[in-house]
Amino acid sequence: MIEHKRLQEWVEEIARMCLPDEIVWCDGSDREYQQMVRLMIQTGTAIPLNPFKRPNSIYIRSDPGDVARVEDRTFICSKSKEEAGPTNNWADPEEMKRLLGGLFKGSMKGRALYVIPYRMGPQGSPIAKVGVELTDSPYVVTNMHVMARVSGKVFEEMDPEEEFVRGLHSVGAPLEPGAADSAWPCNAQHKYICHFPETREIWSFGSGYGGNALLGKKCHSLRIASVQARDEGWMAEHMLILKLTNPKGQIRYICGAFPSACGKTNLAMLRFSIPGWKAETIGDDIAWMKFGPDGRLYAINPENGFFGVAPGTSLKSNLNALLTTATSSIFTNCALTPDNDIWWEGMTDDEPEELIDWLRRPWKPGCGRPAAHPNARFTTPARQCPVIASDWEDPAGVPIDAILVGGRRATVIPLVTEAFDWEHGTFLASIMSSETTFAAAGKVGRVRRDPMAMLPFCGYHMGDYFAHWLKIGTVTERSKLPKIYYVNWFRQDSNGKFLWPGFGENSRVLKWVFERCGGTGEAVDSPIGRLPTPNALDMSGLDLAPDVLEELLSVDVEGWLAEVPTIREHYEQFGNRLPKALERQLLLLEERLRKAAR
Ligand code: GTP
Ligand code: SPV
Ligand code: MN
Repeated sequence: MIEHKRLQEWVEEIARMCLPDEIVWCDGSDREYQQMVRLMIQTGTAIPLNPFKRPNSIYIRSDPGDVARVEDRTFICSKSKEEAGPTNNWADPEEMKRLLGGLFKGSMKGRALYVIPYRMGPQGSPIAKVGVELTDSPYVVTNMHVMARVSGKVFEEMDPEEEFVRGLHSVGAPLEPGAADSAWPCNAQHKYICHFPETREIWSFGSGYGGNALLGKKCHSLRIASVQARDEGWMAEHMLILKLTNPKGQIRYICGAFPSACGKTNLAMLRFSIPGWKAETIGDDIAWMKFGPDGRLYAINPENGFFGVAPGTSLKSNLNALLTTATSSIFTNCALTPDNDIWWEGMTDDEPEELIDWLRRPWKPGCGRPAAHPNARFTTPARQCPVIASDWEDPAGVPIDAILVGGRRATVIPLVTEAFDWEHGTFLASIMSSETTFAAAGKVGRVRRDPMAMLPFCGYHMGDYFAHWLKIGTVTERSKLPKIYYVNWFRQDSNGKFLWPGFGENSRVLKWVFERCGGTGEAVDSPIGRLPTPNALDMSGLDLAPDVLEELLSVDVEGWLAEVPTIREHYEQFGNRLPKALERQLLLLEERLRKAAR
C-alpha cells in the first residue's frame, strides 16, 4: 500500500463500488510482471512464445469485438457541452457518473482490483506527471508496466498536495462464484471511455484493448494532458520525437504529428538512407513540450514503451521495430506459427505454410483471410530499441527544431511543404486530413480532417486548441519556434500504387528539413507554402523517375481550390471559437490559389 491519504480514500471508495475480491497494490517490479504473465497463461488469456525464438514474450488474442479504440464510445464529460466542442462526444459529468456508477457497481466481482501508480515521463522531469490506474485486468497491468513507468515510488517524488490523474478501468465482466472466465473478458453491450477533464479523471468500462484500457496513453497523456497543457501553457501532442545527426555531428530534434497508423512508429525508428547521417528514437506516439529557460520548446516522450502496429513491420520497412520486439514483448492479435512464434502480414516476403490466425482458426496462404488483425499490436520496452537515443530520458527534454504534420492522402497533398511561419503552420496543421485506418473501429479509407492528428484525442474545444497553438507561437521569439512542415508519404498513382517509396527513404525529406532549420536548403514559395526546389532533395542512390518526383512536389492548384469549401465547412463547426487568424489564413490561401489559377 502507498502512504497517501487521498489515494487510499479513493481506492477504498472505488472498491466499495466495484466489489473486487481483493485489492493488489502494484510496485512495477519484474516479479510482479512475471506473476501477471503466469496468471494470464494459467487462465488461458496468454500463450508463452517459444523461448528460443522469442524469449520472455507472450501472445494474446482479444475478443473479436474488442480490437481497436472506439471513438464513438469515447466521451469528454466537461461541465458544459460547449467546452468539449463540436468534435467530441459530450455527456454531462454527473449524469455520466451516475450511468457508469450503475455499470461499475459490482463489476469487479470475482476479480482483483490492481492499483497501478505510474509516472508519464522520465524521473525528475519537470514535464512529467503522475497518475494511478485502477483496473481489474492483468493484461492492462503487464502492458502498463511496459508503456508507463510503474512504481510505488512515484508519489515519493511529488508534493503530497500535487494533483494526480485518477483512472478507473474495468473490463465490465464480473465473475459469479463458480463461473468460468473467458480468455479475453470484456463487455459486448456497454463500452464507455469517459474523461472528466475538470477533475482529471478517466472512467473506462467494457474494453480491454489498447488506448481504451491503457489509461496512461491516450486518455491521460493526450485527452487529460491537453487540458492541463492549455491551463499551464505547454503542449501535449500526438507526435513522435526523432533525433537527427548530420555527418558533421550537428544534432536536431524533430516531432511529427500523424494520425493513428499513419507512420509515426516507422518514422521514429527509421534507418537513414543517406550515408553519414544518423536517426535515433526519442518517442513514437506522444510528445509533451514545455518552454525551456532559453525560450525554446523542449519535448519529452512521456511513455516508456511502444504499442506499435504489427502488420507491415518487416526487415525492410522497420528493422529496428523487429529488433526491439525480439524479446520481452507482448503480441496482441497477431498470428501464431507452428513453432509458437508470431507472424503478421508483411513480416516476411514468403508467407508461412501454416498458421493459427488471430481468430484461432487454421490459416494457409491464399485462404483469403488476413492471419493477423490489421490493428494487431506489439507492446515492447523503448529501452530495447537498438536506435533509442542516449538522451531519450533526459529530464529536461530535447529542444525541438521542426514539427512535421500530415496524413494519408492519395491525392492533392505534396510530399513536403514548409509553412511560411508558425501561424501558417498552425493553419496547415488545423486543416490536415487523412484517410481513416484500422486503428479505430469504423469505416477505413474515408478522408476526414484530423487537425494536428488530435481529432480523437483533444480533451476540449478544438477551436480553443487552435488558439492555444497560436498563443504558443507568441510566447517566444519567432526564431526560437520550431519550423512546421506538412508532409504526405502516401500519394498514389492512378493504379493505387504509392508514388513515394516512404519508410527509410523519408530520410531525404528529413535531410532537407534539417538543412532548412540551419538556414540552408533551397525552397520556392508556392500558394500553399514553400516547396523544395527540384534539386533540393538529396536523391542520390534512389531510383525514382524525375516526373514522379515532379508530381510529388507540384502544387495541384485545382485540387487545392476544390478543398477550400471543405476547409471552410470544417472551420464553420468551430463557430466563434475559430481564431480569426486562421480564418484570415484561409482567405490568404484562397487568394494565392486563385492568382495561381489565372
Ligand atoms: P499509431 O500507433 O496508431 O499511432 O500509428 P503510427 O502513426 O505509429 O503508424 P505506424 O508507423 O505504425 O504505421 C502504420 C502503417 O503505415 C503501417 O502499416 C506501415 O507499414 C505504414 N507506413 C508507415 N510509414 C510509411 C511510409 O513512409 N510509406 C508507406 N507507404 N506506408 C507507411
Ligand atoms: C493510436 O490509435 O493512435 C494508437 C494506438 O497509438 S492506441 O493506444 O490504441 O490508441
Ligand atoms: Mn497513436
